[in-house]
Amino acid sequence: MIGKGKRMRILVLLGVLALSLGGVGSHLYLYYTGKGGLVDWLRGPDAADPGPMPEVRLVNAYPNLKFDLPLFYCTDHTNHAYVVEQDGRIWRFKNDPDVTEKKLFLDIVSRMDTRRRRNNEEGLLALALHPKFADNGYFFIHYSMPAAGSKNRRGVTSRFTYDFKVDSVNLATEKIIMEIDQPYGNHNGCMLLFGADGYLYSSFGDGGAANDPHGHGQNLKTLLSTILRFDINKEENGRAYAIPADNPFVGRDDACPEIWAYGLRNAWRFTIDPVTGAMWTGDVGQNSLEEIDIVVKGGNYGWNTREGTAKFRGDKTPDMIDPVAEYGRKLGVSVTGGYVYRGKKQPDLEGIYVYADYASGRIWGLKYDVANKKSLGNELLAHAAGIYISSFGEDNDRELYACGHRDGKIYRVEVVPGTAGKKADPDKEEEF
Ligand SMILES: [Ca+2]
Repeated sequence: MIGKGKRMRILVLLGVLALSLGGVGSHLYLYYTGKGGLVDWLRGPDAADPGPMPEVRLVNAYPNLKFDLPLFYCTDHTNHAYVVEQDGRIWRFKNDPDVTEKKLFLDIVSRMDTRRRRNNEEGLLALALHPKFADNGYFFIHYSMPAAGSKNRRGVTSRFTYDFKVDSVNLATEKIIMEIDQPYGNHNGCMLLFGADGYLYSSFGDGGAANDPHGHGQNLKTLLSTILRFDINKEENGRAYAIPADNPFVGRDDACPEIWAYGLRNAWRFTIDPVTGAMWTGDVGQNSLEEIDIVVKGGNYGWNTREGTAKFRGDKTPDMIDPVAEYGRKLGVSVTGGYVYRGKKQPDLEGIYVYADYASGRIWGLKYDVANKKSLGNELLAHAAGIYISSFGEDNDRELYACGHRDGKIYRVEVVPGTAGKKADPDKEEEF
């Protein structure tokens, strides 16, 4: 028998070895692909010769405003924009390129550890306005931090209430919806999103460290490694929410009823396309592959048995769903899931799922026929090095934005005029 401490040390050593083998620039992932194919570019199942997509560029959306570690962007019915900052603040301002002032909408720095964030994946991570925000002022956030004075890491999903009359949020309105223990500082998710069904969806990563050491990925008894779905307009069974009756694991003793999908390593940003109803997520890989998944009810996305289409800890089981696209370490190391473009101003992007790699700055477009499960193309749209896109976002017209984590800017995503129908140059880096 190997003692727990020793086993841990061996796991850590193996993790370090795996990370070093699978680091940026490594070609070793080629041996893991399972299909014997090379992942030196991008692929999706049955990828036909892709029709060329336009190049895009990022245009500073609010040249007079700057933010500190922005992680999310959205707007409300009054055409005000909201920018979430990782260290615990949300700013509100008029969605106008000429805006010069931003107002502090929420400041929960006091909810965090008094020391600065201990892990670069912790902090204030998510915001979702209630579908009836105009009437009730409710909005939901998720923050992941040790509690003040505590060493215990945890994630908290809370509701706060904005008072339109006095234009402020009283912190005493906080209602905690869900708390979750986080064993490590990384892979906390978290995205919050209301579906057209009125339910709140959220995501959690596998709990962190490397290799999913506690096996959360395939364990339905934990809320980690999942996308969840719950009804925050009701309370039941001592919870601050109710379980929708048609959630996939309702009534099973071996599963948490909140789970909508699982086997996800860190589904950091996801969306639901209003036209097809398909849920899309990026799932951040470990050693070799970053993936894009279309998430279905009850779906198992493979982690940590699989990493993308590659073997990780074991063999694929029939219930495991492969990504619709993936890319290897030559192209990036951490996927930022985006949105299917459904705005009006960029018709050449219509129906294209736009996503990026946080570190390399490559931005891609994926066209996918959801009904027939067929990729119609997956192409580079831009190479925005140095920005570190932490998230995409949409305004009320479903125009697309990107958050520059390192440079503190919010960008509009626009088609470069004259590029529709031409292939982007994969080696060209844009200057920002
Ligand atoms: Ca997967």
